[in-house]
Amino acid sequence: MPGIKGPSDYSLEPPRHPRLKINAKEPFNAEPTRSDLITSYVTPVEFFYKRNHGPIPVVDDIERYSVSLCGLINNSKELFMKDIWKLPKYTVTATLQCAGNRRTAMSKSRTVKGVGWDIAAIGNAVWGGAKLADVLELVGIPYLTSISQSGGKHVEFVSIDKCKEENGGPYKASIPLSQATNPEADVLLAYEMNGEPLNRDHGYPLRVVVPGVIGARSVKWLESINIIADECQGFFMQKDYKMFPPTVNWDNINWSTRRSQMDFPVQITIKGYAVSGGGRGIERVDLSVDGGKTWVEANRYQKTGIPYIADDSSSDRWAWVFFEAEANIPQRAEIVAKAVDISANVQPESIDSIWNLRGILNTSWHRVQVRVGQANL
Ligand SMILES: Nc1nc2c(c(=O)[nH]1)N[C@H]1C(S)=C(S)[C@@H](COP(=O)(O)O)O[C@H]1N2
Ligand SMILES: [Mo]
Repeated sequence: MPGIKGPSDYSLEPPRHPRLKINAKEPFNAEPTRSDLITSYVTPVEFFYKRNHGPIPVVDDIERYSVSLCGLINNSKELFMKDIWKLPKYTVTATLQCAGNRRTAMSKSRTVKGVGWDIAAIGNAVWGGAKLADVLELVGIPYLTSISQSGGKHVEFVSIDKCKEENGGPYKASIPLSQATNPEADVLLAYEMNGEPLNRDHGYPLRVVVPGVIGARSVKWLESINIIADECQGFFMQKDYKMFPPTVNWDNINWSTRRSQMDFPVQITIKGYAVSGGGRGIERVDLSVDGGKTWVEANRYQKTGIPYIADDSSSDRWAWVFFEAEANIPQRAEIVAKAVDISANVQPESIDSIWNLRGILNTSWHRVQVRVGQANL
């Protein structure tokens, strides 16, 4: 494609913050330390986790860079950055989380396959860009369409990076057309992150941001948008990011028996964050200092000084919620945190009850052992 290239080796990678913890070097996968993560409501770009499946693409000419809109539409269209900049600009504060966040803990129960993430494959950013619903209007698909005139039901996003899982082809994923054309779903074609142009790691010059949904659907370095009849058939939709019951192993797996994961459920870490998928607010965060026998409710907030009310227009519905509580603890304590969202989804108690071989969606209670004078958060 003109204007942007997907290199086939790692000689052109961008610089990264030295404090990131690298979980895999090529492709580059890294997360911040727990304390760097929890310092601010809006995660600084350099401490935002980086999840890649191939070398980072290079833009050689932003003026020539374009996204093609094609598939089941009457007239295909090439969109250049100047066309996208012309559309109304929205900023959406949204938490992006890899479905594999907290996988390392799940692996301790029984080994799972995938990049070993601690608890920081998550970040909260202010994304700036055009609404996908507005972009689709340009090709004649009105707001709130579930089936287009030519039978399109899904919107596929295709990138330019070369991924080994796709046999050297690009990363791709799809979302339902009904979500894509719903302006309230806030799906963006983002060109800014925290008020700056996206950097290369996060999808420069243009990426999709699908709020409230696992990170895997927020395709970076967008090359084309296809209106299609069925869900995208790519590896990352059909052969990854699915949750299987615990009996499934690599010998008996039948990928087609499960749907592709979209929303992420409720979850939390101690002294930290709680987030639920699908735009659901956090109704309550419970903390225990005796391993889960007794509980107290924690204070929740997003921006300091402004009380957080779940399901209220004053709160950022796509973003994480911080919590805080003070408790007297004995010499040794097991602190446990669990969150409840406005649909009354509660985090499950044990990893064993949700263990799955891809090690995704580890939403179990987060337990932290502490000794007075030596907190190990
Ligand atoms: N083109 C492309 N888009 C991608 C990926 C990728 O490897 N290539 N990884 C996905 C996954 S699994 C996640 S969790 C998020 C991570 O986004 P980030 O690196 O900006 O944090 O991007 C998604 N979009
Ligand atoms: Mo991910």
